[in-house]
Amino acid sequence: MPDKYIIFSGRPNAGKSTTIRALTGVKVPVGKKPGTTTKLNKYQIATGLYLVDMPGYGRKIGAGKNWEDTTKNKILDFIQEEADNIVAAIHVFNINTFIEVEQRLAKKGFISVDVEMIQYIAENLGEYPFIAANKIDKGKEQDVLRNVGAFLESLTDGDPDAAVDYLYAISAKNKIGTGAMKNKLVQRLIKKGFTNPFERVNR
Ligand SMILES: Nc1nc2c(ncn2[C@@H]2O[C@H](COP(=O)(O)OP(=O)(O)OP(=O)(O)O)[C@@H](O)[C@H]2O)c(=O)[nH]1
Ligand SMILES: [Mg+2]
Repeated sequence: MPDKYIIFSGRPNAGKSTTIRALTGVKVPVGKKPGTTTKLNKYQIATGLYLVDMPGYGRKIGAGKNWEDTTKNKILDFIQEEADNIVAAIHVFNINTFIEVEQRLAKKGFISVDVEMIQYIAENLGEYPFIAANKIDKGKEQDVLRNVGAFLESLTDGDPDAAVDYLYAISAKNKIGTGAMKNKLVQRLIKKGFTNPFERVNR
């Protein structure tokens, strides 16, 4: 049997590594500055099961365009080539800045990098990834809700119900909302045949 993967994607500093810690207990490195994770780092969590902490793609100051493109391609290639072996995908993004960033990008004719990535994962895996709308502790409740609404509209082309079941509003750092997300992830992994998905994680 080929190895199976749980992938974590998202822009630099979105909180991917912190989310991995909260959901799985694996002590992956976390950093204050964007660009802490620079490679596709694989961590074995059970027999035949690895989680993949991916670098953030998008601007990395000082790294240049080349680093950015190579990193993004590595991520996109991995998802495409291993699509059949990816048993769960989690996309993490900072919910507080969604509307602001989206509007800035729209002026230049681009769509949100997060929406683009989630759609890419959905196309390759045949289903939306679990989506962590992270850092809710940093925003007022009404702003978080406004951003969640705008994000779902944008992702689904105006049919928010299509994706709402995949969305978890969380604070990875303060472990708010992560319990429900972990339950869903574990249920999924059990269904995929991993009855003890964190058997190799040292606590
Ligand atoms: N306030 C707040 N800060 C968070 C949360 N999650 C992560 N952070 C902080 O955001 C920063 C980046 O977290 P990481 O988990 O390293 O982010 P990453 O997406 O793995 O970043 P790269 O590896 O650089 O792509 C750290 O300072 C975290 O403590 C959250 O829910 N709330
Ligand atoms: Mg990281």
